[in-house]
Amino acid sequence: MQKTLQRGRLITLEGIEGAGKSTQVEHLAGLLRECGITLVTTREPGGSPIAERLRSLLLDPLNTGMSGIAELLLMFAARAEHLERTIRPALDAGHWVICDRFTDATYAYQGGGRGVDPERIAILEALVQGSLRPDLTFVFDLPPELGLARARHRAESADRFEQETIQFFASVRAVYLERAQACPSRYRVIDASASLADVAEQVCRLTRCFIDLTWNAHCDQTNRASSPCA
Ligand code: Z5A
Repeated sequence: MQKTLQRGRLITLEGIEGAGKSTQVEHLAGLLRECGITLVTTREPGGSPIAERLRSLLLDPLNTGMSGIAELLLMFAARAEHLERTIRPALDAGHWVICDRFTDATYAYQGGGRGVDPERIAILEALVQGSLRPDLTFVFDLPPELGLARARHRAESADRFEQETIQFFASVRAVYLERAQACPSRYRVIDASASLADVAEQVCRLTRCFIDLTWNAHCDQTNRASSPCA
């Protein structure tokens, strides 16, 4: 039976390069579908036609020397399009959205990695998103050496971010962990250095808890019974 809430839920996956987020998106989507939840999977930067074009610009290794502020503005320009065309319509229709990276990546990469003042990021976040924030964020945590080794195993050539140093990714990782620690109700930190099966099991367990919490809160409000994942 399909379960629809008045407003969908936004789940984001975050982590450094090669942390295993993209691998887990389909696993997570399958789990939600088994629970009768309708959903959309998407990614950032990207997720809508114009945002995908901005993604190409942002990842192109030929665009060397882009300033941190220009990079920040392009990330939020892509996000504004993505929200307007893909995320908000889905949430408004009661669908859940699984997004591979979102604004936490901006705090981690442009803030931690490039040194942009987080207060500037917060101003753009408020402008572009209003009050919209993810309902649940998985942080796939692992040492940068391991993430980069995994990523380099792939055949594709390195994009503009993949060419960064271990120190850059260590700063990115530190911001993710700080944000998770500051708001444990939204974030779940996953030990992404574990095996694929173990990571999938962590995601599955934490997601089932989140679905139960969400559904119980909804039922309390509407006086209806039954969890979709029972
Ligand atoms: N960016 C930004 O700066 N600011 C922003 O606001 C936003 C983004 C939204 C997007 O690039 C870049 O944009 C990103 C940050 C920046 N750059 N970096 N770095 P992307 O989307 O192309 O790159 P990514 O998000 O980092 O994806 P990725 O490199 O593909 O990482 P991943 O999705 O976390 O990993 P994966 O593809 O699932 O796995 C990598 C490999 O490891 C793969 O061969 C898997 O089979 C393997 N793997 C996965 N899990 C395991 C486990 N558990 N054990 C062993 N092997 C595994």
